[in-house]
Amino acid sequence: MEKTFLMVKPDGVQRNLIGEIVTRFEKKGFHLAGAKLMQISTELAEQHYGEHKERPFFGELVDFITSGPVFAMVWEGENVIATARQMMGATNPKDAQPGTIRGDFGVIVGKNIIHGSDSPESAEREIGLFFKEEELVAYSKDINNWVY
Ligand code: DAT
Ligand code: MG
Repeated sequence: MEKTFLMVKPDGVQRNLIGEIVTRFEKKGFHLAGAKLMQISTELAEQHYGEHKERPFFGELVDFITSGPVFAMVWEGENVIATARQMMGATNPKDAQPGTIRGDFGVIVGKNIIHGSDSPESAEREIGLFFKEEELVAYSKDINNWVY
């Protein structure tokens, strides 16, 4: 089954949105494969956001993502990468539709609540950066028979 990497950013953790965000993906029918509260190091932040290192906001982005704990997660499901991106909404909360996480809870692009992998390649890379293999749990839930 397809997997994606999702992360409640420091603003989402400080604003007590972990439960709300986990609930949305649970209710949708996706399957939680791993999760942890963690403090990101500068080194990990620079690796994670490596594709943006030439962008003018890179320094701010690294400072922000390391400014407090994040809640890192791996979710599984059919088409979960693209669907999670839809559920997150546009990168800039001002453009994100109501009903999406960024549309409902965010105001500015620099504090947009949640990260989600944007492709199978980035999902694999990001899961590998944040989780050891033994931190992911394979298990079944009867409810999946009612989702699929
Ligand atoms: P996304 O998080 O939707 O995948 P991205 O990969 O283009 O968006 O950018 C990563 C993060 O960088 C984004 O969540 C918020 C920040 N960011 C993006 N564009 C920005 C900008 N123009 N100014 C400040 N921060 C920005
Ligand atoms: Mg991105």
